[in-house]
Amino acid sequence: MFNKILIANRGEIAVRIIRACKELGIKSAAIYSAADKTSLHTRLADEAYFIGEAIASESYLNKNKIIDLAKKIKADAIHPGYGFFSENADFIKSVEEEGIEFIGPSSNSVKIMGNKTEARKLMKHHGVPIVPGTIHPVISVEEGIKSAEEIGFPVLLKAAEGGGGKGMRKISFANEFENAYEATQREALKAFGCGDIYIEKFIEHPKHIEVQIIADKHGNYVHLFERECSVQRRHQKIIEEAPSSFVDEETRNEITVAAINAAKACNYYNAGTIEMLMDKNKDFYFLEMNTRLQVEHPVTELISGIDLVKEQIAIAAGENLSFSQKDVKIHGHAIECRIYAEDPDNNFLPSTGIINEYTQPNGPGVRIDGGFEGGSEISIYYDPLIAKLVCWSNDRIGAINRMNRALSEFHISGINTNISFLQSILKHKKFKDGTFDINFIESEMDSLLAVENQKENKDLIEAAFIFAALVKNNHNSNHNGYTGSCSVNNKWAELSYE
Ligand code: MV4
Repeated sequence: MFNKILIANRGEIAVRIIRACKELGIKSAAIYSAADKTSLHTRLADEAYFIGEAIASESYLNKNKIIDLAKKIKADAIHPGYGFFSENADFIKSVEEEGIEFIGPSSNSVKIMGNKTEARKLMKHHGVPIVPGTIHPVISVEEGIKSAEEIGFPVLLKAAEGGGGKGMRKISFANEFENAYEATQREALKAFGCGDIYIEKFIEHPKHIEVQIIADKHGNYVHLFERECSVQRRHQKIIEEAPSSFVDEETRNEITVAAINAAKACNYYNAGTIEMLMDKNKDFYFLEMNTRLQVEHPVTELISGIDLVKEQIAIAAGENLSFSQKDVKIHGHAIECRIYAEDPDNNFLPSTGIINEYTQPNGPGVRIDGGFEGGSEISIYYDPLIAKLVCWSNDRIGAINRMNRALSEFHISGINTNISFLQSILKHKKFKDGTFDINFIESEMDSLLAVENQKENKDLIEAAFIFAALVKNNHNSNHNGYTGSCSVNNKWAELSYE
């Protein structure tokens, strides 16, 4: 087993990995930028090294500094977390060449899956259903129109090196093709350094279902069921859950077999996720593979009992998987809410500044993966994810009730968060009955925001009365002011009395 792991990340995921290292008795080495000198991950790690300025290119995305440091401090392995270098084949190759273990897949797997036309070709040859469309880049407008007509409009143009929603364009009629093709090509070249684009049939109102897989370096492959991540806004996931309420036992058998085949097709090892679109008939199509640990991995951990980060570390160290497919069963239901520093009432503008009060929920079935605390600064430099609130219960409704309860206990002041917005999603009929698809947030935005604002004013007035009574009861003669927070109708209000 490893002696020391360098964690090439920050925030909640760095903290998550440090915790796994501690439980495994492995030394953890954090890196931190100028913006993270006093951050939780910097303080929790056994060792912490300053790596550069706040801007990521100088610190968390500085390949040479990170690899040189790993050698200098004699780290046996590097865990990349998600984002930053996690899916960068060039970084992984350099780590491999230095004789350091990368806690993730091989650079080859990452490279193959990074190219979407290559990935689609590979999936097709291994019997994994792909969205109808081309498996080669389109070479001319004429050929493209011909393909699109065969596939049937509407179609999507996608960048071969894109992913995560970047570089996509919808085309509904042949006469839109030429302009869209040239624009998509131009953007792809600019964004990914490769102008290759391909065509897929546009799937109407799908759900986003993904399958967690995990494999060791000895050819053992296990899936850990599916997650549903349809509640998203502009490709940023907001709520994820496992299992999906839409997936029945038969569909689950099919989609997990497909996912294992996808992983085997690229000789995958370590943890990975196969992203699928599922239409209203429960037909599913491979979209892309995420060759990393994902933000939403905790919901899978809670329903499977498997610690994905510990397994990742063991796999990288060359161990066999500690369980087989027959050992894993779905146990209950888990939901994750992403707590973002942002302002839903102001077009979800990221909210920066210092966190003042920070009180986390607790109690039965509640897990928080966080990286911040009172006094932490949320800066413009990085992702505005503050914490992930994950609730488990025996069934979906129990998990929703528990999430409502836990959100009502969460109190963050000093910056804006999306907590109220999450509360309105959880109360929405479509969320509760499971009939939402990837368009849910966008199409229900007005009602989600309105419910919020109406209630907020009433609650504030009520909070003021409760607060006034509290102050009155606690009043002592030498105290001429009082600032505090109180919770009314599951909402926190901050008040002061002079
Ligand atoms: C699609 C699609 C509909 N039809 N492909 C967006 C992210 C990238 N991974 C692929 N994406 C999509 N591809 C076809 N053929 C709709 C989306 C899509 C989406 C997919 C998953 C989760 C959220 C999404 C939001 C908008 C569009």
